[in-house]
Amino acid sequence: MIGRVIKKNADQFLIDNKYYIARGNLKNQGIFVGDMVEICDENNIIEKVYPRKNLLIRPPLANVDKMIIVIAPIPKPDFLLIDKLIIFCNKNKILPVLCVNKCDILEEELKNIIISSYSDIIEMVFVSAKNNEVDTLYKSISGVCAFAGQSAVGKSSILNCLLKEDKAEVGELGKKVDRGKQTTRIVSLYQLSNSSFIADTAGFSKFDESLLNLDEKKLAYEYYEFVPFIKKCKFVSCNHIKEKDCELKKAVENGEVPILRYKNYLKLYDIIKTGRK
Ligand SMILES: Nc1nc2c(ncn2[C@@H]2O[C@H](COP(=O)(O)OP(=O)(O)OP(=O)(O)O)[C@@H](O)[C@H]2O)c(=O)[nH]1
Ligand SMILES: [Mg+2]
Ligand SMILES: [Zn+2]
Repeated sequence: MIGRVIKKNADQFLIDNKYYIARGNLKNQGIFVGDMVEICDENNIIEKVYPRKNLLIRPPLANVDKMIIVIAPIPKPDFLLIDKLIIFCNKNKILPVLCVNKCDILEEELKNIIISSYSDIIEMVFVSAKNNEVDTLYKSISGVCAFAGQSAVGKSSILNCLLKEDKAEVGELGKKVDRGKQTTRIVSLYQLSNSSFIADTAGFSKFDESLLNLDEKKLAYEYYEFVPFIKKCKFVSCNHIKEKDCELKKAVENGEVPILRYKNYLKLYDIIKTGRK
């Protein structure tokens, strides 16, 4: 029988409302929440772990299908973080969804910037946890989903709305929650429907670029909307920064490529290049 690990408790694994333990030879390889496993119902043993499509480290979560990147008007969006997360998703076979929370206080100007910069490259939903308006996100949840995004954008609040109960801890805005040393939190999945799960802990409020494992010379290709233009650049080695007659720069000037994304590209290019020195 095949099952999915929903929760891990020391050396016990919750699968389909029952706890299982791992067969001896599996103990070293590690079994994670989200893993698909072969189970034997008679002796409550996990016989085998199926190959996973990806594995997040913090929180430890396997087979993530969608990442819900949450942003809000307050705290001000960290657009570079969004871009890093989108690239991370693409590299790890995760579908990113941009979830704009706190729509109750979202101003038209910021909304337009977000839409014009991201609507062509990522699925986008607008919600307000405060007003209990999370239907668009609810519909988008499928497979194993995980939250990511800056602290205080409302990830826990949204989770509580989706679950229709207060399970996640909601922080006070502007007040740094002192959690002491990063304690390893037990991650578990909530089941929303037959085939949709959501992780109870969020990840990536900050993001270390080294996780992208990228060469700055290949970075432009990670910005999918740049690709048609960079293919037209005269020099194959064009970095699209200082070069004359760069087709990407022309596209930015003409408004065919969002300026916000191009500026992020320049920042990230520098960060990666400096990091490698
Ligand atoms: N106006 C408004 N405030 C919201 C909304 N959703 C959450 N908040 C507030 O934003 C603050 C932070 O919410 P949390 O849910 O704790 O944010 P978080 O992303 O889980 O934060 P971390 O756990 O620190 O990463 C709280 O004061 C919430 O009440 C919303 O839709 N509108
Ligand atoms: Mg939280
Ligand atoms: Zn160029």
